[in-house]
Amino acid sequence: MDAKIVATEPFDGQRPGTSGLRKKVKVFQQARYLENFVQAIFDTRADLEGGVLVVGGDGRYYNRHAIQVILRMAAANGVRKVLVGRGGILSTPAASCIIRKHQTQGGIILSASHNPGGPEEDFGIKFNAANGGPAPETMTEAIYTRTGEIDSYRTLETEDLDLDQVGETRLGNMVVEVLDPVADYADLMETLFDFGAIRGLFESGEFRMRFDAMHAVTGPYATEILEGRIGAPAGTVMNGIPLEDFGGGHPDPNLAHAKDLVAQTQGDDGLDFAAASDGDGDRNMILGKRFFVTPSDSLAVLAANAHLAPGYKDGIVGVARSMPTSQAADRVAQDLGIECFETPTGWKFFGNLLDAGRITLCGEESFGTGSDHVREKDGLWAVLFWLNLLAARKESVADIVKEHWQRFGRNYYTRHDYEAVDSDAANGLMDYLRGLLPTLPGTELGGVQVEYADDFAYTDPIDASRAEKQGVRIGLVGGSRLVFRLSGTGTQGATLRVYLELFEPDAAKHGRETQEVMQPLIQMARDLAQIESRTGRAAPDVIT
Ligand code: VG1
Ligand code: CO
Repeated sequence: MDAKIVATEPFDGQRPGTSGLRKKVKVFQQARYLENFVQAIFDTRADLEGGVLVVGGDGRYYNRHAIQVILRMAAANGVRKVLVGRGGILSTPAASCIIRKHQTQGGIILSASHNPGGPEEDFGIKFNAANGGPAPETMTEAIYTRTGEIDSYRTLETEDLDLDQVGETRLGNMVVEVLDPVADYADLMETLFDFGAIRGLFESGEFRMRFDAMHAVTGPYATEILEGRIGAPAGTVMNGIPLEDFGGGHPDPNLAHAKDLVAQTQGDDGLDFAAASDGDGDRNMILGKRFFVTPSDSLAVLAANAHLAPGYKDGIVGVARSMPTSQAADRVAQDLGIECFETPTGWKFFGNLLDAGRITLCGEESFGTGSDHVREKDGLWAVLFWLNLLAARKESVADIVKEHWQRFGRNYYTRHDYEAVDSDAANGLMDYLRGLLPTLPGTELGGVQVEYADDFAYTDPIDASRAEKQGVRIGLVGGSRLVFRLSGTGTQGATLRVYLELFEPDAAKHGRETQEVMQPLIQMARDLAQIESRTGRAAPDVIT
């Protein structure tokens, strides 16, 4: 079957952000918009011709259509074989797992992650490389450059394929293998964690949990692993059927958007353990009875206890965290005598460290935790890790975290997001802060001396690639920090993220309410960045 060559013209603004190209569905629905970006991938990744590609997404609106477009274009661009999840479904970590296990040349993942879905909402596309991880910046920049010069794309004129049955079909000369989206991933989890011990928790009759899939992609994964392989009671997984609009909600596992689940952990009768994941299954939120584990603390606790899970029984070689993530993990690394890295926001910056064997665990404050088992953050993995920990230590979530604070000190932490702010105002605010930086060190903020103030830049220790302007950070003597950056995943105006951290070594002061403790820092950040006068916002939209 001959490829059809269709003339096209570049679109502005197809530069991938923190995690791929994310736009409103309406933007993707413009004729040739998706095709241009996909052709730019094929034009820059020469090894895809004659190679194998993984394709799947989080099941949101436009997922099925986009996959059919990509399959036809893959065939027309000489791809030998595509592995696609049944129904077009693959969680982000499962896609990473399949790329690695089947040693493919890469994958295309369709998702806008935690952003809402539906005809009026968001869609996204990203390319993952042969290591299973998000394309590094050199690759995304090459793709972006190509989108600016593209003048045609290749496709076939064929009917849509049936992707709802497992098995092999052909599209032109290309083989399309529809596979069970869960099996390879579930097998991998079984090698890392002690499913028998976790089963024991449920069999004890004294342990109650829920997992909220938020109507997003992890439903089938959690159902198979928790209720199927481990034997948790039916109904443990809630909102387990992926919906194109995620039931109208934000599939974002945090205290603001997973309210129903949080409510079930409250009161004397609250659940012992609750967890949720996001649209594409790479984020996680961990809750105990009346207890919220911050993602930064979660990374630190997992690092300190990793040896209790079979997959990490020999210990971990190093950890990494994104710059705005609290420094709790650093203290664990120091105690273990292992390396600790601070990287820019976005999982793509962990890839080289993982590939080089320099780190085993990594995480971000934005509810992302992961390890060298794949090259993406992994929501369900984190949940299983916690379950394994609970089974091994036979203590509650709250007790485990409180003991951790006693040992290492507590890093109080909060993030305030100002969403859909006017872009010029947000950029003006960041420029203003950057201008202030040289004047800050040595001065006092709220009676505490500023130790350093800079715009975070990172040189990758493996390939020496450089990332600049990754966020303004202001460190105070004693370990408190104020961090400001603009989101690279939003699709409307700009989102200003303000990250605040306060270190408290004194165990007698570990039981305080976070927002209260942080109030002076919150006010300091608002004043310093002139948030209200510059954005017109008296309060943040989301507090996590
Ligand atoms: C956000 C988070 C970042 C995360 C990224 C992708 O990016 O802050 O930590 O890696 O989302 O996560 P930003 O640029 O909006 O702050 V996901 O679950 O959207 O793939
Ligand atoms: Co996500």
